[in-house]
Amino acid sequence: MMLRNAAGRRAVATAATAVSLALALTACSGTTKDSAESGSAKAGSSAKADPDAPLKKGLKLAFLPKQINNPYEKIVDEAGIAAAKEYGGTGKEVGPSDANASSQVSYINTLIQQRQDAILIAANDPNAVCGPLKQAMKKDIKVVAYDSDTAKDCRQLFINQAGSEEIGRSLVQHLGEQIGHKGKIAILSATQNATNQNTWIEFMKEELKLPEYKDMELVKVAYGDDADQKSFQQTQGLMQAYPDLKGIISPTTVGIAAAARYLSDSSYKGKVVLNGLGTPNQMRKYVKDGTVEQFSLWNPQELGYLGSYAAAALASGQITGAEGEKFKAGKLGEYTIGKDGEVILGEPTVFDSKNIDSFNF
Ligand code: RAM
Repeated sequence: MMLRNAAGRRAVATAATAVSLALALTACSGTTKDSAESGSAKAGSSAKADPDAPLKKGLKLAFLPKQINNPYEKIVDEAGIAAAKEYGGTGKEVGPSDANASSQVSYINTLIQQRQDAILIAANDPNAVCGPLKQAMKKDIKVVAYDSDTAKDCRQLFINQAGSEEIGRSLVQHLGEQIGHKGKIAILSATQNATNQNTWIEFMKEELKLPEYKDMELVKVAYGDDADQKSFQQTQGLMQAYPDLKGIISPTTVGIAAAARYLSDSSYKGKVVLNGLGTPNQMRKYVKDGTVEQFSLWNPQELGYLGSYAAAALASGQITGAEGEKFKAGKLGEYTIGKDGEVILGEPTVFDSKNIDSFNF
């Protein structure tokens, strides 16, 4: 089911690494190439993995989402907390109500004081969270990024929902087919610092350079900050600025739902193609009313479940985060750590009117 072949995964991870390094280098908080590279000396990597070590009982895990009022993040974290119960641990979710770059810092500091065994973080910025996360690792608190990565030296693992390159390129491929590879398009993203969206957008731009997209033009990347109202207004703004827009890609569950709500009640309904990443439960009504034909996502419950087991395996000494180590993620089976501590959940699913009713998340 889920594991990509080793060669495919390596290719994706390498390209993704190049993009995230480029992003890190241009980020305003001043990550330098040297500091990014020295980061491969991950905390804990000097320890030896004991693949036969049992999962410790009573592990304390904390999930720190981009923001607590995001329905997608809630699904991921609740599944991770439920998974902790399976192996005799406990989990909790704490976090900010907005996805600003530094909004997670004070939460990390508190979790360090509380001596959690592991912090799982969907980072709002690859660099802004690094100082406190490094402090946590120094104190032997394991750090697992999920959904949205930190710079590589600030966590031991990154649980990626699917290959970043595949997510970015496939969204352009799908939209391209829908609009006959012709016309103006825009992207409605989350925040300007979000590692996951920025990585996907880099791959979208790469895909758009291919000859089949020569008649498609990306006119704007707008940011709705993963806030419903701002995303709604940004969609309205896009349509006012580019009334001949043919398509919008929104690679955020908050953005695509807000954009669909705007379009569904406008003269653009059924004329402007909206694609991107959404949850079936939020998008169902827009598929049924003809606003949206298709969108994609992975299973967020499985992402939380996998992250929880990965954190437990780290905290139990089964793995250290090194490439090639393997661990069992309960009912999902065995996973292998790839380059730069990346573990890939699987392939995204495309949802449309034919299959949407079989999904409930
Ligand atoms: C939003 C968040 C999250 C992203 C999903 C697709 O909920 O931005 O980070 O993975 O969309």
